[in-house]
Amino acid sequence: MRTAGVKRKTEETEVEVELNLDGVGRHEVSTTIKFLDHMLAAFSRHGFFDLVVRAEGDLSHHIVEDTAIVLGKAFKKALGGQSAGSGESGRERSVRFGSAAVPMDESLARCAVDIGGIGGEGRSYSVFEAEFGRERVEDFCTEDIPHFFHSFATHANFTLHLSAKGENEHHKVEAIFKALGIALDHATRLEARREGRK
Ligand SMILES: [Mn+2]
Repeated sequence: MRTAGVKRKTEETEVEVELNLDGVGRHEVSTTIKFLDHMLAAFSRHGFFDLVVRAEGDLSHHIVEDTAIVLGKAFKKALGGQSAGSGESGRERSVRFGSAAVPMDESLARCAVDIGGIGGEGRSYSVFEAEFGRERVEDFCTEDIPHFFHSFATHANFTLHLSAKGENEHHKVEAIFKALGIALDHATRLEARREGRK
């Protein structure tokens, strides 16, 4: 099973993530930030990842940042385990690339990922292209949105490209999280044909 549990406790926050890449989209998310809970639930549902996230802390910026770090570490760990008998990591046996375009009414989000890295060590990149006309979406600061994805990509060692356009900020962000879930679901799928190349 490609699963991982990661806990992180600092002076500012305490975050716990349990992840199953081969899940069905079951989730239990509680970060004290309602909009982030809503987004991570959508990410889990559309990525078919089973996900438990428990986060609390002093300031919402810290909670967003540290949740992204722990979620990224959980992906890295779940993909990094050696599969029985093959000696290869889940990352090396996966499809590797994934992309998705997700509309939500007038908004459209796009995501492309490369989870290959160099053996999952050290290589990551993140590009985020979306403008927000408001400082907040519900109880979430819009300036924390690109920061969330940058922290996530860095700690998962993914290359992540995200973009969105639209009028409604809630729709734009929700479409981004759904696109990320779908793209990562595809990229993390095991590719049986890789076995045939040996
Ligand atoms: Mn919504």
